[in-house]
Amino acid sequence: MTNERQNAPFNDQESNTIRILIASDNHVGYAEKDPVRGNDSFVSFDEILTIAREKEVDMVLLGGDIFHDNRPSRKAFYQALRSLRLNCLGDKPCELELLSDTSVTTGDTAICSVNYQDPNINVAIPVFSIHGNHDDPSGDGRYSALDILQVTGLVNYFGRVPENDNITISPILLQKGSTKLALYGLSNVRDQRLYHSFRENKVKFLRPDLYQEEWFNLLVVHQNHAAHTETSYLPESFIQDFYDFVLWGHEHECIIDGTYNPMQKFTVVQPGSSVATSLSPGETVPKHCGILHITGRDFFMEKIRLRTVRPFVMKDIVLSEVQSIPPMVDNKREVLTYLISQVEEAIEEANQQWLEAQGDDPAVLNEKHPLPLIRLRVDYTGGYQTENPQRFSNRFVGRVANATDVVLFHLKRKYTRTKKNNEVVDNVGEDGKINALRVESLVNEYLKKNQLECLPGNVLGQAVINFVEKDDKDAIKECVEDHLSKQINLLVKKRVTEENLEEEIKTLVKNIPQLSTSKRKEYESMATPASTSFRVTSPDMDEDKTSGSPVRLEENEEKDDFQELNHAEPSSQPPKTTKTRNLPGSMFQKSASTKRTPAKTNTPKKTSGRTQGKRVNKPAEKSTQLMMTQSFNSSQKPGSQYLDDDDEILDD
Ligand SMILES: [Mn+2]
Repeated sequence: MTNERQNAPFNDQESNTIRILIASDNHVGYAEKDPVRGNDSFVSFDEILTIAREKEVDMVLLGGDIFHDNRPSRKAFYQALRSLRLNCLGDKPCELELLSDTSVTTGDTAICSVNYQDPNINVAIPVFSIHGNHDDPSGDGRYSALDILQVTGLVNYFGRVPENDNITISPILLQKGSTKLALYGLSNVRDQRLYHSFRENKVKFLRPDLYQEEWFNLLVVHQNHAAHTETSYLPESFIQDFYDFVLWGHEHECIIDGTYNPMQKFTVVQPGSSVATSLSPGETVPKHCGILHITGRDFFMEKIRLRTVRPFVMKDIVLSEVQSIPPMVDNKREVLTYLISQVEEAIEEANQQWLEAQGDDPAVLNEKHPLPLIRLRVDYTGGYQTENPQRFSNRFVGRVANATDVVLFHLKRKYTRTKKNNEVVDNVGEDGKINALRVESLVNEYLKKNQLECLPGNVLGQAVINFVEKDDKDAIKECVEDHLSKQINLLVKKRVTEENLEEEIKTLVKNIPQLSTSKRKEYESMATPASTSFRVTSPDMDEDKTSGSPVRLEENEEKDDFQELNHAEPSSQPPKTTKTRNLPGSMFQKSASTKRTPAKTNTPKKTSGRTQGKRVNKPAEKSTQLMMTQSFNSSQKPGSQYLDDDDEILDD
């Protein structure tokens, strides 16, 4: 195994160092029916957790998309649970002291929120994960596949987003010796929606009030990292500069070394996927997981090459640049001969790559190499003959893992850009193919012509996608109900008086035949003047997507708790509306140099781990006070300036 442990900038003080295995996008269940690649995702997920066990890390942190399918197959569930159970349970004591767990809270009070606190489960290595766009909550009760993992006691699912247009993120506070870790999770939210929420200052982070300078602040996100369109990504500048480290999920290219952002003063690490889910350039980068060592406010990343990942080699070929093939004549034979030789070279290269990944383990020389993934992208512009791609690829059955799509022929890329709804759309995809029309935009187009007023087209489009791609049979029904309730609330709030309210709502309800009986009753009772639970003018009724769900109630309780705590010490609390720039103290004045200094002067030098001897105010378990800071960056301007044409329909 290649264990490229970079030279540690400081001595590991075992008892004061938190060691976290980080990985992301395991996509367990990907291509599970493929006769060659079917086990790939299972094997690599297992490899990662085996590394965690063998290295005896303190915890595992995953960046979302544990599962490929929103509704994983039984086989995928079995394999994931098996790997978790065999590697993360055991007698090794977990040395992380839990000071706050509000971010993990399920809403199910019978279940311990953090698994290693549960006396009935013997957890050696707690696994923490946010959800990605593949394993996000859906269906009745809005359960994610991660909720299932959590209820088994094998995973701590955190960073839930009950309302995606009003997000409050509170950290899990952990301590080992003198090192304090504030772990923040922001599970996947549709990119445009999240962009909008950040821009409107509707994303808030709570911070520990005590010893604010001593916390190592770590954020996990699962969003587009690069700008696909103007608003469909999460700009790093939106993330506040009090963070030390951001674990970025969703992007499949492995960038384990991390990139320091000097403006925001944090390091971003993108572990990438542990299985290639597309034959694109990003997936060719050798796959790693990492062990993050945190001591005080300092850290370093130990990177570990994954051995089980099927090698993947990709080549871009422009036939007009190949001297030996004459253009504009009958050149099919020359083209094929050349391309076959290129595939042979690529197979050789892939085998070499695989050997490299095995490190110096002599046993592997006797093992059979796994069949590699090979992809040639061939530009045949300028008079070159080609062959049916599948027929070409079938030559390599038994030699490559993807014997149906080894080659991709395309003409010189032509980007035609259309501007629609402020969104720039590339009509030609990465592979040079015309992108398949998105169902979402089809629905949108259709609905525009048909003048539907109650449902925004993009929202119904998303529901159709969930119905088709995520096998969520209730997606459309729920989408209709959610938006109907919003519309009613808006209607009521904006222009209806107590007198005509009843009539208006009844008319609306009558016009929506899809409405389920329970919702219909709910609205009818709302319309009854005798009802005391309904206030026409209440601002809380506005855009309350998950009202009535247990998750939502829990969220409210949490907020109340924080407010109470805040009131307990008014002197140190800024008003809630205060921008972070105005906060007292030096929490936003960290510089890169102070962050990287190995020996922090304010870190106690005691190695005993516990520092309460010196501190009168040591936070007692679960009573650590959190302070609200708003997510506001100087690069952001107040919301109204930013309103786009499409803001209205983004409102889901
Ligand atoms: Mn993803």
